[in-house]
Amino acid sequence: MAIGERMTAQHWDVSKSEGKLEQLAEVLKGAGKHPMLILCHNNPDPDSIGCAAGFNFLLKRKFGIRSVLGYGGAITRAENKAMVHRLRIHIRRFQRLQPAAYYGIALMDGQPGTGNTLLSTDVPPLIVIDHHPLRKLSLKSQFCDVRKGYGATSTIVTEYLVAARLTPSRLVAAALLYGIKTDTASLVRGAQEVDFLAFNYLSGIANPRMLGWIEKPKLSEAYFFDYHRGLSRTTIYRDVAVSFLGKIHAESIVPELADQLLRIDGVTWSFCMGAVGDFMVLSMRSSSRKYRAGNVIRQLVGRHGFGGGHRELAGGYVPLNGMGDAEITDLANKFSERLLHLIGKEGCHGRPLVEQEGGNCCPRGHEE
Ligand SMILES: [Mn+2]
Repeated sequence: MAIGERMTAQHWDVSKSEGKLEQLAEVLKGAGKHPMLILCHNNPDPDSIGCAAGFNFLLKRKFGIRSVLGYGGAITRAENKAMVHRLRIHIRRFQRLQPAAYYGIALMDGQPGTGNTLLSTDVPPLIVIDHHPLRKLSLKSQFCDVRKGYGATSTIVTEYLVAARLTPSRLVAAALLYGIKTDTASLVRGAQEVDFLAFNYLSGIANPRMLGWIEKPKLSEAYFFDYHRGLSRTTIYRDVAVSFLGKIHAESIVPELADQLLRIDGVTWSFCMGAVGDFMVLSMRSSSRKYRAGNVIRQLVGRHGFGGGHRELAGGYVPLNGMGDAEITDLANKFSERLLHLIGKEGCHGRPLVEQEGGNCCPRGHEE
């Protein structure tokens, strides 16, 4: 027996999950040869993708049910793309799937009515498994397992596997492990003892080199082009760093630059904007005690689009409806002014973070 398995058997109380598996068997009784649709939330993060891969493994091995994995929005971060590619997770755009062709939908790491899934709120999904605060709508599903204390939904699914006495494959173990690792910021954010147990258990199975490849993936030249332009267009207003990146090649650069700008000594707010396709992507980071980034971005976006998030981390989308470059720049300027107004920094003098450069070339492979 592997070290992980021995430790798990001793310390992990999986009785609740044993009960849940019985309930699951009941709900899936009529599936026969029909496949299930396992749906991640929009723009899925590694926890959502990881728990979907784990649940797929459980359904196949424990219940003999095939599944198709789906997601809304996009998978853009290089790490998340590497996760899907390296761990051979077959996941498809929800819009390309026919929900009626499946026995039911299992919604992972999200709940109906949160605005973060493509499901209508009229028909509840068959199954909901999540670790965010419980939504009333979720209780309408035939199977609902929402455990708010857990640091990741991947931990819940790992517990199911242990309760079912199934050892995940190395790839599935890596997917679950990476999900737990990112959602708990390496077990320091909202992790409970059970997350440590799952992490330890999976570490004994997954290939550690695989995780290294996922966490430090190769990046395109376009990424560095956008990054450079983002830095060269950053303005510092006292403790606020704002950057409008203009037209970008992939939206993931926006939150990544926002993360990075918050690390500037003396900065407590970062706000980045970039235009991709017919949308403006917004990302905000804050370490302020006075304002919640989620509320600020919601007020800032107003009726222009969608904005929301947590105290320290928030994001948004604004449809551009065919606006020209000048109009987009005006909108970005309006948003930065509004941000300064909303957090009481109006009239602060702005200075560039780095020396401005005029170069207007394109990264290799993106010549116009
Ligand atoms: Mn999660």
